[in-house]
Amino acid sequence: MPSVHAITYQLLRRRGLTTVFGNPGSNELPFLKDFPEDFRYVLGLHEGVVVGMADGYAQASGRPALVNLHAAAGSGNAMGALTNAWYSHTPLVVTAGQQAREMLGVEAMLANVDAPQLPRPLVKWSYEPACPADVPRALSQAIHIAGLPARGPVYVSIPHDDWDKPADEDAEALLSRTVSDAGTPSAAQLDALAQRLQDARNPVLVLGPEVDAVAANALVADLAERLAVPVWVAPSASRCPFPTRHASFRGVLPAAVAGLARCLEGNDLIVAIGTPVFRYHQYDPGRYLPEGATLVQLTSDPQEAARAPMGDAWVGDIHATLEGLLTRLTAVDRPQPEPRPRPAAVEDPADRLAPETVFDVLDALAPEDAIYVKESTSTVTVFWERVEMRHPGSYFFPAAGGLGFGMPAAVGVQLASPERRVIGVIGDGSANYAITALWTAAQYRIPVVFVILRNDTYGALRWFTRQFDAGEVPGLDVPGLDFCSLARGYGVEARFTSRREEFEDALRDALTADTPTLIEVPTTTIEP
Ligand code: TZD
Ligand code: CA
Repeated sequence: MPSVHAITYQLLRRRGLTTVFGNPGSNELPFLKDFPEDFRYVLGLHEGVVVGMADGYAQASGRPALVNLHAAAGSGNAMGALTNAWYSHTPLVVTAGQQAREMLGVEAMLANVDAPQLPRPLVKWSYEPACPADVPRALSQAIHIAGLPARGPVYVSIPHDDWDKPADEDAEALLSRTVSDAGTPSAAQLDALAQRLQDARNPVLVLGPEVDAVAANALVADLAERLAVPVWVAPSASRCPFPTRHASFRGVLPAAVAGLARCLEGNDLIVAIGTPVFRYHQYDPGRYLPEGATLVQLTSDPQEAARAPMGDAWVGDIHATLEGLLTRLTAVDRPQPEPRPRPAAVEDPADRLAPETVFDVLDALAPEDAIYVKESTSTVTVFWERVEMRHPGSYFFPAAGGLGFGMPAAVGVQLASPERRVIGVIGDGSANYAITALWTAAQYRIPVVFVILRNDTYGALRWFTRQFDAGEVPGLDVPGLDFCSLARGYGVEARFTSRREEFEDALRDALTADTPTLIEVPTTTIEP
């Protein structure tokens, strides 16, 4: 009878989970023992980094990624990163080593007490196998659940004395199982939806991250052109679902109830695709929709559909729904929207750059299929205005706003997409939540370009203090950081650039390097 260990590695291999993102402890060593040569272990020095890297890797590859954490302490360190994975619907199979079964009752060191409870409510499913032979079956279940719609993270706690126990006689049957989503909308449902779109006078599309996650970008562009409608990106955008220089593109909607409704005034039908309606942030009470408007939402997530306070929702495969819709729509008699004017260049002070300039340079010099992992909170609007993104999978931002995503996710995205260049655009505040991602980038020679925007403050929070009428509050500035020294300390090449030409030179060099580079740029503080 093969061991639990042997069957598990066969299962992981069959499911394509041969990269393990982890940070080990004693409980995990029996799992890592005899680590097969065709597997790869990617070490992160903090569990927030481990999960952030796996999150980027899974989102960019579109496939579940495997994480191995140390007991309760390691899982706890990963919780902030799980908030992002939960809201980005990232299929993460998070495993954590548990104490030996006999030692749990006495709460020996490293017993993860009530382990399945720990990561809730940030996982779809959480489990500790009832006996050793149940471990391979539980991992098979975990992989399938993570990958089925709506996708998301799962958690399995595994006692370390289970690995060398015999597997169940039927365990091999797990290896060839398939579990697939077979749900597509019916012809009658598609007819009704197409009619509703066709009958609207002034429809508008609002696109969310799921469009990019299922690579339906070309389908929504086709839909926009067919209907001759403006297109917005849904608020709190974590991915880029639409080409940002398309004539129909209007920008990212504000994450505020009243502000969002104002932007959609004059539209009688709001078609929200692949997004919750909506991910608001600032408190700005008002009516959800402009006068006279109705809304339809297409999503694979029943929870997103059910919790929406307005509109009608279709829960299903949005790729299949869009394909079905496109075959049913006939041309409409409406002029195509006019493109928005391009923003003008901005003047820089003597000793630092405006973020607008940094983004203009990125837009001019980065490859046309560059991938941006963005985590600088005050510069989101200008980034979307100035940087052209054309291809699926070009933009990733922390989906729950949990900082510490950007640096590790950039590493994970680059690992999953070796043929594209990944540029991490990271604030000086954000960078510190997961700075040790630099070490993994250096040791594994993952050639991410990290651009650190150093305005010495939590810029977005300065803006929020005015929203809250909070006056001066403590804890908003982060002076005295030397990112070039930090980068070198972790083994990453670094450049300091305070003028446009210097930044251009450094970026050109970084983009041709086969190792990571950090470019520290002092910047002005702007409003989000
Ligand atoms: N801690 C965590 C884990 N996530 C958060 N979102 C915050 C704290 C609060 N926070 C924000 O929501 S924005 C922000 C903080 C601290 C400032 C980020 O500063 P930055 O970017 O330098 O990265 P800007 O461009 O200066 O705003
Ligand atoms: Ca900052």
